[in-house]
Amino acid sequence: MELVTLTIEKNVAYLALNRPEKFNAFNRNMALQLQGILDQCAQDESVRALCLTGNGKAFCAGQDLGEVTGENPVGFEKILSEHYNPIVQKIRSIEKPVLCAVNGVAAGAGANIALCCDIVVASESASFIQAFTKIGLIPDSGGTHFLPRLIGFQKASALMMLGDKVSAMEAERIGMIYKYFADADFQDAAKQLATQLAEMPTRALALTKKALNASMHTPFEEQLQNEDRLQYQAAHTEDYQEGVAAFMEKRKPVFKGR
Ligand code: LHQ
Repeated sequence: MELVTLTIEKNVAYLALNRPEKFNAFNRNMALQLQGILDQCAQDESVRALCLTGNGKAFCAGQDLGEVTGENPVGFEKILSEHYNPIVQKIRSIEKPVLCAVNGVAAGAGANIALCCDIVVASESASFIQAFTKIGLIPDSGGTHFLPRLIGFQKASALMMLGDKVSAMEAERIGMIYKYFADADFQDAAKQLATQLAEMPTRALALTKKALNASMHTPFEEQLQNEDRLQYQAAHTEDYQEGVAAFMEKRKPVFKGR
């Protein structure tokens, strides 16, 4: 059973979490399948952008609580180290842009996996819930790293302690996500954005991602050196040559991702 579906179209890999009857809650198999598909997308040169979404009504309700409470529960010691941490690490390190198209509720690990993506868009009816403390856990899947940086320490602290449901509109207003779209427009808008990313200079986007990753923990002077080193790499790509040539010739550039 495909717990994560993969479709590749116009250089975009569309990944859809596929346990709709469980609001796409993660079980071990779904987490491992997502990791495998992220690896596959990293290797596949025809993939120049990824778009992660959920099938059905929800984006993802976080951990499948049935799996940690039923017979033969998956041990807590495995859930972060083998399921969520590798997913977040793969999303942050893949040298391609990852768009998250949050189609419905994103709760617990589901919310934080969304928030670690490069660009997050949501449908108007989607929502974000730091559901962890409601069941006596702490926020994980990188949430304590990203959320305070996205929306500021105080707001993150309150949302993570209280577990408030944040609407897509509010999420956009406070800078948690890039944009929300009316439900009727959402799928087309997400596809358009993913296609736009896939047509861009992929190496420059990857190097931008590296610079942003480093900015999270690097002092100013060192970060200037990072920009210097990464800009040098960008300047040695075919796409840079094409970008400048197209500008000078007053035509639309055709980037190849090299
Ligand atoms: C679910 C779930 C779910 C199973 C909805 N599991 N079935 C790390 C370390 C170790 C262990 C634990 O986890 C973690 C990381 C985490 O992610 S912790 C946080 C886990 N997630 C949650 O606590 C969220 C639980 N779900 C909810 O609060 C609600 O279901 C939300 C707010 C997501 C949606 O609410 P509603 O729109 O009212 O839908 P619903 O509650 O009726 O759910 C729909 C169905 O999905 C329902 O199934 P049923 O057969 O009764 O119709 C739920 O049982 C199922 N479902 N979340 N996490």
